[in-house]
Amino acid sequence: MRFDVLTLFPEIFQSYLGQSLLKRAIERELVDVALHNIRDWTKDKHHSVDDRPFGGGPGMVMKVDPVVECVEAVRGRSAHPGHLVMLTPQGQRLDQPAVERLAGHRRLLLLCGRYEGFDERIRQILQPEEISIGDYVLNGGEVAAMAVIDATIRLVPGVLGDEDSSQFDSFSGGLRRLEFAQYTRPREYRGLEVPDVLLSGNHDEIARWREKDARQRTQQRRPDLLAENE
Ligand code: JDQ
Repeated sequence: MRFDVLTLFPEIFQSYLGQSLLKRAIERELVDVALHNIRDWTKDKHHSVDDRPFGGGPGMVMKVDPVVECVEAVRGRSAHPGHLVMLTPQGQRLDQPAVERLAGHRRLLLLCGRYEGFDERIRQILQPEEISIGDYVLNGGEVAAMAVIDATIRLVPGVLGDEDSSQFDSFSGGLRRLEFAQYTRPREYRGLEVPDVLLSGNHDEIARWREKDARQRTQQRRPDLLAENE
């Protein structure tokens, strides 16, 4: 799966892309991430990417021409145009079904803005899919784009180890619940012990305990998820 990230701050992605899971996936050619600086498509001598809003008001707006020309140039370099996603607070909420849908594309272009948002004509011309990662205001689309990449690559076959398969994720395949509690060594820490059943070796009993624990935790913390399970 190929990602093209269009941003004014490509350096924000460097340490994220260097993490081992992603580095291995990139080395094995399961994932490819290309960074493009929108500022490289400015033509004026000051390389302006933002300007004051018509009608007045605080803040600045992303200019239409560098963004449109950046998207068109990046698309034009490959035979497959890819699916254009714009990260905005106005977009459709990123949930696991949305991640599964995005993972169905061979190529995603992730358009990251800054300032107070995009000149509306960017939407009119490019007709991107708009995605929000939640109802809070970030300073730009970069952190949201990383969330899209991070969630999507889990679904690319081979990126996770076999045993770690994402098909068991508690939000995958329409299954909506929280994970059961997990423990590892030591068996006792500051007086807190691992539940005996997990040390029993009885796999039927362990499976029943985990099922019950997952249900209880979901009921207590996210009853809204159970309501959606009809
Ligand atoms: C941009 C901003 C005031 C936007 C500029 C570009 N889920 C989510 N939250 N925030 C974003 C996405 C996001 C995405 C792109 C962005 C925020 N901003 C800041 C400031 C009004 C609107």
